[in-house]
This record gives sequence, C-alpha cells and structure tokens, in this order.
Amino acid sequence: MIETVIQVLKNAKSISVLTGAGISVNAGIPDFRGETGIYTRGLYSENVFDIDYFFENPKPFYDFVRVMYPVFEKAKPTLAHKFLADLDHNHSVCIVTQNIDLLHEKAGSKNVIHLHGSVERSHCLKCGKEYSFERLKELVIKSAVPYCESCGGLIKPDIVFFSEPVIDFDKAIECVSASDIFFALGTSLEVYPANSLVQFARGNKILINKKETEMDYLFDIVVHEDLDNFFKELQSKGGIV
Ligand code: CNA
Repeated sequence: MIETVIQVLKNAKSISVLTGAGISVNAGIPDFRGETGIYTRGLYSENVFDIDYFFENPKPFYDFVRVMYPVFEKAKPTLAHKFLADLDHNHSVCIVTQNIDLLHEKAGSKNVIHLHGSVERSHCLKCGKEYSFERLKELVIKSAVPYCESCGGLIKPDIVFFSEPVIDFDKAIECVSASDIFFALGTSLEVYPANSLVQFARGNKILINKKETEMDYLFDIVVHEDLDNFFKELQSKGGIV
C-alpha cells in the first residue's frame, strides 16, 4: 500500500489535502470522535459547539476555551503536518483543514483554507472589536464569559460553530477539483460539508485514518493507521519528495 502511495505522489504535480482533528492528536490536542476524543470520553457535549446553544449559554464553551487555549498554544506540529509542509517544495499543494489549531501554519504550509475558521482572532458580536488569541486567553481567566471591553457585547472566536456556514467552501472545491490527488487525513468524515469534498476530487483518492469511516468506499486507497507512523514509514522507504 505504501509503495502505491509513494508512486502516486511521485507522479502528482498538484495535491489537495483535507485534514481533520486526527492529524493533531499526536500534538496533544484531542479530537472529537477518536479513541480518546472529547465526545468519546464525554468531556463536552456537541451542544457546546452549537451556535444557538452558545447564544443561550456561552459559559460551557468558554469553560472549553479556558482549558484548551493553553493546549493550542503549546502544541507543536506533528510529523504529518511537517510532511505536508515539505510537499510545498516540489508540488502545488492546497490544504483544506477542518482544524482550528493553526498547526499547518506552524509547520510552514503556505496554502491553507480554514473551513471552520481558527482560534487566531475573536470579535465582539455587537461592535466588531477584534481580540487576539492572547487577549481572549487573558479575559477567560478573569471572567466565566468574556464581554467586550468597549461595548459590553458578547465575544465569539472566529471559529465556525455547528449550524453556521463554513468559510471559503467554493475555494475548497476549486482546490480539490483541480488537483491530481486528494488525501483525507485524520478525519471521521462525519461533518458536512467538509466530507462532501471527496465527490469533487479527481485522480487518486487516498484516506489515512485510524478508524474506519462510513465513506471509506469512496476512496481508491484506504489505510487505517496512525498518521505519523504512516508518513515515517513512507519517508523511510524513500517517499519524500
Ligand atoms: P473527528 O470526528 O474527531 O475525527 C477524527 C478522526 O481522526 C477519528 O476517526 C480518529 O480515529 C482519527 N485519528 C485520531 N488520531 C489519529 C492519528 N494519530 N492518526 C490517524 N487518524 C487519527 O474530527 P473531524 O476533524 O473529522 O471532525 C471535524 C470537527 C473536529 C471540526 O469541526 C473541527 O473543528 C473539530 N476539532 C478540531 C480540532 C483541532 O483543531 N485540532 C480538535 C478537535 C475537534
């Protein structure tokens, strides 16, 4: 299987990649639905990330922010993130990520579409005042729910909650449909519309995910393995480009 992926990579000029929370698990950021995921362990319910619930009761979401922002801050890119960043040297690469953790940028990837936004900035929902990652981290230590320092409005990170439209989906379709190969990495493919991108892919479709997904049958190559182990083995077999 690895030999086939090496061959496919060698022949490809343009590569599109859909990444999910699984690529950041080895960096210490838990996913939602994996073995040690946030939902799997019952740490937070899906409601916490729903926009209507957030407007009703933002406190549970900010309890998550208080715990997770320091984790996001400390996290370092994994071998898989670095492998993707290295592909930039000799290929045209476009990464569509469902992740909010900015680890692709930390690894050096240039062309990243953040379908679900990121933790980089937040805004006041009333006056639009911008807050940096750092500032929000400070505010949630001082109060259970952070309100705007200028107008008292509720602050919301620029991440996409359930029931909100995703960002740059047209660009994501363009990138996926224009590339020679499509990778889906570390994603359960349970979240729409990110999971529909596979239908726009042409050429080889490769899924690498620890657990089986309900969309495995749509891919040409499916590997159920830890991503870092997979790319380490691929590199050891000369599959670096
Ligand atoms: P998910 O539904 O939690 O699925 C993650 C998948 O990754 C699971 O099927 C796991 O089996 C698999 N997995 C876990 N570890 C590894 C590994 N080391 N190697 C290979 N596979 C692994 O997450 P999705 O991304 O599919 O769902 C989309 C959600 C998750 C988006 O809305 C994200 O914002 C959200 N999320 C993001 C982060 C982050 O930014 N790092 C963290 C948690 C959740």
